[in-house]
Amino acid sequence: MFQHVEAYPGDPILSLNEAFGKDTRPGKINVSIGIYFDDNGKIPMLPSVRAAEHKVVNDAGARPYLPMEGAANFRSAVQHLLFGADSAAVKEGRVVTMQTVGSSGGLKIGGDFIKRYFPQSVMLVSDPTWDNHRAVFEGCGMTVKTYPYYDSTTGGLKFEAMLEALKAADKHSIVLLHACCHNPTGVDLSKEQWQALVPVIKERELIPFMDLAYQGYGDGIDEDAFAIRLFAEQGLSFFVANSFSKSMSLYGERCGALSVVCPDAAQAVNVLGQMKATIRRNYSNPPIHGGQLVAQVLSDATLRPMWEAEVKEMRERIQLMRRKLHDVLSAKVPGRDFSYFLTQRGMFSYTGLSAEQCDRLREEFGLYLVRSGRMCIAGLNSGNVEAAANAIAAVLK
Ligand code: PLP
Ligand code: TYF
Repeated sequence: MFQHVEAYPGDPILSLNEAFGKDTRPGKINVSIGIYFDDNGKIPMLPSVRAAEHKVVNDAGARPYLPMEGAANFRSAVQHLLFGADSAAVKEGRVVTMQTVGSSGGLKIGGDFIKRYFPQSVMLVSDPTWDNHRAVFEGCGMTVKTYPYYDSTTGGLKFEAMLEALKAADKHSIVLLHACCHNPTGVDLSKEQWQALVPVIKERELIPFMDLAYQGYGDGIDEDAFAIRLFAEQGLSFFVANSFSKSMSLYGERCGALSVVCPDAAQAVNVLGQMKATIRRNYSNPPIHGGQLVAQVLSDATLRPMWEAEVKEMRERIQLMRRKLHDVLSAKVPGRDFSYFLTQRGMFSYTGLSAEQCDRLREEFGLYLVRSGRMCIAGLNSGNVEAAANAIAAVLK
């Protein structure tokens, strides 16, 4: 019956993470998967989230199905978090937000909706992007192409080439943009560059699809929503999938949302209606628990500032690891420029290490990074950063 079902080679990142788990060497270091680990190498349970959970569990009653679009308190809290408390677009009823099964669920629901209402539209993603972007959108039946992004000669952005590609894109092309902390490169647009995109998007009638998976890991919670707020203020129509996996360390609770900014409130009503139909066809409605933790943290006057301080601590710890890695490597490998560790932002850096160098790092030194050379800086800590830098220096010599 199932002879024609091919073997699944596995997801490269998840497979590497599993191989790390099985490695018995005591000095092994995991900088493969995009997960934030604390200075003890543990996935944190944030105190704000723990306190929210106590309250949510204490107050919990019966468990009916949520509406297809999720819990109202979660949806409203997400709108304020993304668009700001005074957002005109939110006040005008132009923004619809659905609670989704992780932001992956938001990408999938958004992709299904786009395939139905913009059937000819091509999805343009950055070169490179998170591998699952292509998988999810192709899974929705879309054609996925790339626009220039990462410049391997500088470790920065090919902004002019990116802009030219978008100027040449077909009307109603969907443009996937990482709102901050680009995965896998750590290379982001500056404020001025985001501003320069706006007229091109308007003129070509492009539809941005923003992916915000690392809010708070770049410059700050509000700062990392800069592009989203700019696009909303400029009257663009666009999608945003945002995640709480990293910002609240709630990976397995699968908490995310999909928001759509529409031209007016009447269109927003119909978009919400058809999004509900899309959700109904996929998984009917999202789970209750994780979303209530998020809603509680975001809306509680004590827990909110606690969470903001926790996110700041995670962000600053990553920045410290970037600095240490840069300093040790600059001292050990003179003549080579490691400043990209300081200019790239968020969890990831593209190191420029080749697949063979990554293999050597894993086999000889127990340092696990993705074969593209992507390194998750959040896997480093004060106990292993020197060893990681020494290993990298050894393969670069
Ligand atoms: N988008 C990007 C760029 C990511 O890196 C990730 C996770 O690593 C996701 C989306 C999905 O996150 P989740 O489904 O856990 O919200
Ligand atoms: O490290 C990364 O880029 C991600 C991590 O359901 C991840 O692929 C793992 C599982 C998952 C979503 C993201």
